[in-house]
Amino acid sequence: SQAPVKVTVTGAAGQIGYALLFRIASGQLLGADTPVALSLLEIPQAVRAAEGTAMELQDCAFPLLRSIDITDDPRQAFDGVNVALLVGARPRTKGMERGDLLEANGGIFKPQGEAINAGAADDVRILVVGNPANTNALIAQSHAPDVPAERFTAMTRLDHNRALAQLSAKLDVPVTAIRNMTIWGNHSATQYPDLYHAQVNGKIAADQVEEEWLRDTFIPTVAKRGAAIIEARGASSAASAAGAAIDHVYTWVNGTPEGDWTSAAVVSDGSYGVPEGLISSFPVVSRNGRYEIVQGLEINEFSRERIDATVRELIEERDAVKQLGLI
Ligand code: NAX
Repeated sequence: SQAPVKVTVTGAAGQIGYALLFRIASGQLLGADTPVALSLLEIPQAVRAAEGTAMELQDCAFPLLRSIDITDDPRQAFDGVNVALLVGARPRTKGMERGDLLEANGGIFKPQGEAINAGAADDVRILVVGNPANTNALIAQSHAPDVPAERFTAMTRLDHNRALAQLSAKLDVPVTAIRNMTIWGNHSATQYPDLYHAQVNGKIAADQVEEEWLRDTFIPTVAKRGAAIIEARGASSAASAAGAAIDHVYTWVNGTPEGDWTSAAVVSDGSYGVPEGLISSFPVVSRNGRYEIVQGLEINEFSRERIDATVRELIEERDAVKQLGLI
């Protein structure tokens, strides 16, 4: 029978981990024919909790789940990894400056990048979910010189899905009527959800909504949805984030439908004026198991300003981690 695909999840004992692992083990990440070997990476204090989650995974008797390994050692966790989901990160706590946050996360994503470089399988795909996701991905990538840079991605699929849902509700159409949605830039409040290329039933979305709604309601609602969830739920997005991580990897492996694209933060090749090497969200298609940036889109003045603003933030984050010696 087929050899299992090794999927490593960091932060496995956290809330996204809990929403994610059961879906992976049930076959929703890689399909119903692909057996999975799970590897759970946690910090020492949370290994016991990860063991508890592993007991529950075992109790589900998933036909595709071949093994579960639990460790606090990145080298072990990433040895032979095919799909790495980097979820665990250091959250911002009270009084923490951005520099402190970036430094704390550098202490996580540098060794993880090194461990991926040392042990990952040739076909490894990496998705960074832990915030600040784009810059954490950049840190890990810069410490994995033997892994093609394009294998490092960060998640903006949740933002993409949120944008689909908001537009679907506004126009009272099913999400399946919407194509070519794009999130540009950073997974942060500066992100730019673009309705000038999105289509609803084959017509440009921006032409079907009021300009004021697009600018003053749609963009801020999508960009600040994470905060709204915390406010309502008393905890940050977990199941929706796990769902988006599943979508991101599933699309990467299986491709985008003809005529549609999705959003992912990938290493820039300089497209759309985004400096080469930055990990920024773009419209992407997935073909032959690779994410490629959609080329040749016309960018209007409104979009140009928004894209420039979110990319500027990414440049600042990159410069900050460079100064800290993290890349
Ligand atoms: P939790 O705090 O519930 O879980 C995080 C887990 O990571 C903890 O169990 C912790 O022990 C573990 N961890 C910390 N350092 C680690 C290390 N060095 N190695 C392995 N594990 C480590 O957070 P959760 O709600 O699961 O969120 C995880 C991350 O996703 C956060 O950084 C969060 O900000 C980010 N998010 C990103 C989203 C995106 O769209 N890109 C959306 C959802 C979410 O906010």
